[in-house]
Amino acid sequence: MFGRSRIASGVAVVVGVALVCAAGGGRVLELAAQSGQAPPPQTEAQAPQTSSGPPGSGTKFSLPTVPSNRIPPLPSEPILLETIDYTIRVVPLASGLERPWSIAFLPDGNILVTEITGKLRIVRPTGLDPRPIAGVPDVRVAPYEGLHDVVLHPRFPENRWLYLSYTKPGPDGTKALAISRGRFDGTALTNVEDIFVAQPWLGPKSGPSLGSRLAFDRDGLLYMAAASPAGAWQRAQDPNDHAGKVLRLRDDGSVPPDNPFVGRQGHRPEIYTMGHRSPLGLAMHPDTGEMFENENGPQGGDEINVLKPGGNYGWPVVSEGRDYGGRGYPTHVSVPGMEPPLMIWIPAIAISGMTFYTADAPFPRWKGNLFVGSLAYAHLERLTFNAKGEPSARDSRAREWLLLDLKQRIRDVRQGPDGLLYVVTDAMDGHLLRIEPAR
Ligand SMILES: [Ca+2]
Repeated sequence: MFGRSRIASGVAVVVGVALVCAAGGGRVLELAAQSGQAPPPQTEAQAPQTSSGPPGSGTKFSLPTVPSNRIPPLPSEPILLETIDYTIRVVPLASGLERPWSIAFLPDGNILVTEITGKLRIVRPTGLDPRPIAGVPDVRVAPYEGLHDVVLHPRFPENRWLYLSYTKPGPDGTKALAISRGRFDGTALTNVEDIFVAQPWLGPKSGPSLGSRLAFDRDGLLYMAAASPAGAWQRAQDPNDHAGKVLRLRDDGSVPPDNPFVGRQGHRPEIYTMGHRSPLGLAMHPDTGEMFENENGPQGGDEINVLKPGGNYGWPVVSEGRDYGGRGYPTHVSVPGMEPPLMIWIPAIAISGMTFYTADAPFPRWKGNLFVGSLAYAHLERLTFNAKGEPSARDSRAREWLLLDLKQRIRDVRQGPDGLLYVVTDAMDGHLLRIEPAR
């Protein structure tokens, strides 16, 4: 009954998460001091919302789902953990990051980290630079809102373009998700301009958009996953509204002529797919070039989707989760025209950042695996696929919960140019961690 996995209609389902984790979690070798209880299973959207303030006003808001006193401190020394395939060493590279959200790697070996509270930070071999990077646009800071993603242009060494997605403040409390681009000289952004601002803007009483992600594909096109605003979910089904969509843009923000809704009346031409709730992960499949997207369900029903141009992924018409009043939804396959997810989680893990592992070394047995962060269940999840590209769910080796012993909310995961994995933890004292093989 528990720990059971199945594949039905191409949709992989996980139930009984707690036992799956027990089967797959790593064994602590050197972390005797960490013995607290795991955080409660709450999703991103269940989060209580607390006060906010302008950037620089000190503590802006508390952790959404886990009181900070329930997140155990991380030791400053590397931690050894067992996984199915490797003994790994988790190395703290930086601490004191204020709710870090995303990671990007610079060609010179430095690492960029966004803080949702509005700063872009740089981690050098000597540690976190105390000076934030200058030139970042003003962002609206509130629960779920602020500075989200950072990505480098595919030809960054030539053009130095850096892209940021964020919540843009407007007059009278209005706001919009936006993409800003600037040239990065190593310490500051210059020539900063918004290349895209989502329409229509959200009003001052609107709930927050729950996030945004950016990713370039192999053709150099830029995708933005833009969440629906909480409480106005129906906007995800409005083709004249950017909310609850994945958008596909050229690197200057203009519309590629082969986008699926170009020229169709009443449709925003930037839209690539629709019907998304709260996307928090976006990653291109290394072999097929398909864009994978993940999003938080309401209560249960976190999803990974494979994006097809013009596809409708269902929210809020269909879902595998339930709303907070307990009401269920029609399932994806019960309504014609809705794209079912590739994988779902019941209960929800509060899925977050996502990356494919593509390197030959130093983790060759992980090549082709997909890694996703979990906020609510505080782990990094490793997912595998069979030869047909379908998610493997029957074998306990196919889904592994990593880093569980650290009891940290994992906000993002990325593969570095060195083939190592990097994660950031969601906390007011957030960490950048590197996962390397223990030798
Ligand atoms: Ca869906």
